[in-house]
Amino acid sequence: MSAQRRLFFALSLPPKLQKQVIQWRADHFPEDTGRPIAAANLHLTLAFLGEVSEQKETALRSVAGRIDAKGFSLCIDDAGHWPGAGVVWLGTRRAPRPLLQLAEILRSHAARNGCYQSALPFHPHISLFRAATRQVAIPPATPHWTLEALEFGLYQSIYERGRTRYSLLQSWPLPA
Ligand code: 2AM
Repeated sequence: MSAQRRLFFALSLPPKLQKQVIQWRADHFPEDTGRPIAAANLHLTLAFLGEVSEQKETALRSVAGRIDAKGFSLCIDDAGHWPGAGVVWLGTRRAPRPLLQLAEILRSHAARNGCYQSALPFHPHISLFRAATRQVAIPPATPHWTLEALEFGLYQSIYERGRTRYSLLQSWPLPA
């Protein structure tokens, strides 16, 4: 059997936005809130694929390359805490239609290729902390940043020496 890789499709954050997010997190949350996600790992998941064979990966890369989606702007103006999942996140109050369409097409192709998709509705978010299981005070004034989505990528989640890092395998443009 060929090796499987843990994969997902996501939007990345440009370095300037990464820095703003990290600073906002440091300014508004105590250190013991949970396990902070490293700046380079900040992303917005479009479709989680799980452990994927080489064959499925090839099929999904080919699907991704045929998607005819346009670029869009996403306003980062919402934040919240999911105590069950232990996630503190940043998100948007109004998800733009092109984002929802892109996630929907990726998730439906993932499902067709046998990648289990959660029955929960897609809630676009950037995870800031994991293992945040105790009560968390979300700042009343949320930021107001813009994420320009000009491409999306296929990422591998790699766990080594006690750390997770996300490695970009391939990206596809989202033209204007
Ligand atoms: P997140 O989007 O809430 O942060 C890689 O693991 C990415 O895929 C993470 O960002 C993770 O959560 C997201 N993801 C979605 N469903 C997942 C699942 N069932 N298991 C692990 N990660 C999942």
